[in-house]
Amino acid sequence: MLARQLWLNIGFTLLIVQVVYNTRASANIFRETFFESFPEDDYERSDFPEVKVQEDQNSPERNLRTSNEEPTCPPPFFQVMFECFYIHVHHHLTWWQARDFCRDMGGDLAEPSHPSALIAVVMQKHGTGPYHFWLGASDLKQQGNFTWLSGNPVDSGWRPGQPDNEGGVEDCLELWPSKYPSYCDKNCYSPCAFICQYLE
Ligand SMILES: [Ca+2]
Repeated sequence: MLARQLWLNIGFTLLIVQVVYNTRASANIFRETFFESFPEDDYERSDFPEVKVQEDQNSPERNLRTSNEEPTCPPPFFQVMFECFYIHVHHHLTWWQARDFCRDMGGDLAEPSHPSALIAVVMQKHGTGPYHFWLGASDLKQQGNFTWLSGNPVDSGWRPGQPDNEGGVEDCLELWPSKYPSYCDKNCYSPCAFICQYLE
């Protein structure tokens, strides 16, 4: 009885050894076949192309190009055609008060080089709302001769019949964005929304 049990144990042990040996042999055959099908060089090239794209994105040339495209206007100013503006609708101020407000922000009342582009942004932000906006032009230095704060003449953009100096008291320029052309003269003491321009 003991001898029979001993032989059974030996036979079972031999069976386990054979199964383990065959499994390892199969694993070796699979590994050799797999890496013959995918040589190391091809495996790297075909499975990780995104690594090379990532390297290109981090190149110094790309960083330089990206930084040049970022807006340079300090908040809350925003960029319109390479100039920086801020639209203020929360308080309606006289032309002089509005100018002081803009100067405290590091700018002055706006003199847009591309008024149609600025008007498009005003309309986008505020729709056709009731707002008129002070800009940085007046005829305070010489009646009837409207000039921008830079000294440049206001040579275009007036609404038909403007400037008309109605009542003899209209010396400041306001933008009426829902109309085109959009400039009118108005009493500088009238409370009005306004647009500032950042001065570098
Ligand atoms: Ca007028």
